[in-house]
Amino acid sequence: MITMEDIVREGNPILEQTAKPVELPIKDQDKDTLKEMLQYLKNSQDEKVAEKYHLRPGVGLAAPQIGLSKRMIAVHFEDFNGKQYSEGLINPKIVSHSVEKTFLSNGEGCLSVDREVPGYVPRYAKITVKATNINGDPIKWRLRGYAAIVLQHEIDHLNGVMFYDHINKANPFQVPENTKACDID
Ligand code: LHY
Ligand code: NI
Repeated sequence: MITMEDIVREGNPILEQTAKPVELPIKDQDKDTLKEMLQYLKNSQDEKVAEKYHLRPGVGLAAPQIGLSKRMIAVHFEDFNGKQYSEGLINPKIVSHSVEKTFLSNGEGCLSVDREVPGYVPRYAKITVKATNINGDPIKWRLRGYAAIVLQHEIDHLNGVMFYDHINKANPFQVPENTKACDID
């Protein structure tokens, strides 16, 4: 079972690397890792389990965060419309995105970052993601708002990018052009 002890923290070079594509068909070992990653998210959102094992709640996790430089992510959340996303994704890729951007009014956090970093993190408001799921089926998701933000945060980890890399250094709460807060979406 994955716990916070397995989660790599900022400063570790693995979080700055470009992760390697995963060979398909998926190997049992990679499949097991993805299942474990998804289970971490489920456990972390179960109050009792999270308390028992000191898990920080999360909606997304990328393989580099458990020390594995491979292009795999897990997500487990409901968007504002109540739509459920619970998948392990292999080689996820943003194939198109809007010009418009969005951001979470409360900023973002990261399971690999043990501090609060204030500021808005501009993200594309809409994206289309292609990937392969745990069963080897092709996935194509059209996402907006919160769901789009979560996927961009996780896919960034596969490219060595942290959420705070997107924050305007001179003015962390500056709202760029073509950008609307996500929660009012
Ligand atoms: N997990 C964050 C989490 O709290 C992801 C996140 C947070 C995404 C806020 C978007 C907004 O689940 C991770 O740090 N995973 O990388
Ligand atoms: Ni993160």
